[in-house]
Amino acid sequence: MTLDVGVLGYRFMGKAHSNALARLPMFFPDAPDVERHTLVGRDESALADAAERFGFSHTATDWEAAIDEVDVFYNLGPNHVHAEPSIAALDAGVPVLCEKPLAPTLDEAEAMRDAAADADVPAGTAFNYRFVPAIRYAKGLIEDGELGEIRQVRGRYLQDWLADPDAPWAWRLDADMAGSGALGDLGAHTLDLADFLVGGEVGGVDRVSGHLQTFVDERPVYADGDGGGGGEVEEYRDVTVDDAYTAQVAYESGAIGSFEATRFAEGHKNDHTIEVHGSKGSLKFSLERLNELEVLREGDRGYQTVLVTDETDPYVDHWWPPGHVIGWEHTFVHENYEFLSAVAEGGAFEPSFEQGYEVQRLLDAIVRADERGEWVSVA
Ligand code: SOE
Repeated sequence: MTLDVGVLGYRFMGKAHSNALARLPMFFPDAPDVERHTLVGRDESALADAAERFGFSHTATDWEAAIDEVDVFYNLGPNHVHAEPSIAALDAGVPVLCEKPLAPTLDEAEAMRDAAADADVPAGTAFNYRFVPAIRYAKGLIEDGELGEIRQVRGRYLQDWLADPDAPWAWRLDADMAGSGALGDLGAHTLDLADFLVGGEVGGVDRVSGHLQTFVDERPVYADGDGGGGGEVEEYRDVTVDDAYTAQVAYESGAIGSFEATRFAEGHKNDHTIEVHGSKGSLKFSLERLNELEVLREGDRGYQTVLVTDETDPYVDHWWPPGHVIGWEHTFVHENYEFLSAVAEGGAFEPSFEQGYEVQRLLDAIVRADERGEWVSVA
């Protein structure tokens, strides 16, 4: 049986997931057969070009019509477009993979979670960094007790694409469209990854503190669209989200977490790191060296660099021999393999909309902590 996939969104995430779908037959032959069936977007010309390049057999400017034609629906649109189409698809019994964060607001995320619970089909939140072999290896070490009792987790997500005050305005900078800025766009990944790695050891989050900061309050909209590079400025639009955030997390076990993200860290392009410290050891992961994991075990004097590319390591046997490293795009192939396998087998997929909602609860609590200038209970 071939799964006809409909995809809303054909820019960055549309490309990443379309590439992943195209890779499956060659590298994951036991994955379900998939047709890139319908690509959904508003600009018919750009949509037709993307459909051609990404291998879709149909296009649609109306997501409601598309949902009736497909077996699976990917919502890869901007955050403010996540709720309505995803809920409509789930209400029609169509499984959904939705990009992160689940929604701009907790209320919308809750409605999406509830629709998924009622629909009883896989509903996934696309936290792709869970599908890095080194992260899976790290989770195994933690669950095997190699680090002992977990005491601290530290996550940072540093980018620099807004350091230039003339960088163009974008939907990610608007609270109504995005919800929050670096917090929801980048912090959501790190908070989910921390839960994936240590959630089973430290219990839930008890309370959070938070600080959000906007450095540049308005940005140019350039006449030539994507703009930048000195084009004619059409207008200036307000930035209504954070450019950077920091947060502290107190877990139920007594463990603590510190998290931050920014779009102003010059010199850092997509620098997502996570570090875990336990009573018997530590580990460090960096997305910019995603094939490696730094591990320190009890008695070691320093970290050992483990190249996580052995054929016994998660997903690696689908690709190349040891040492033939993989990249950022491969995390989407792994994620798509797991999601579509869950759809075909009627299984469960993690991270689900329930997990997406739990991350949204943390985002919402961190915003409230910032507004109040005090710790906020999450329990
Ligand atoms: C932001 O620039 C961004 O594209 C995020 O939205 C993605 O989730 C992250 O994986 C890369 O950076």
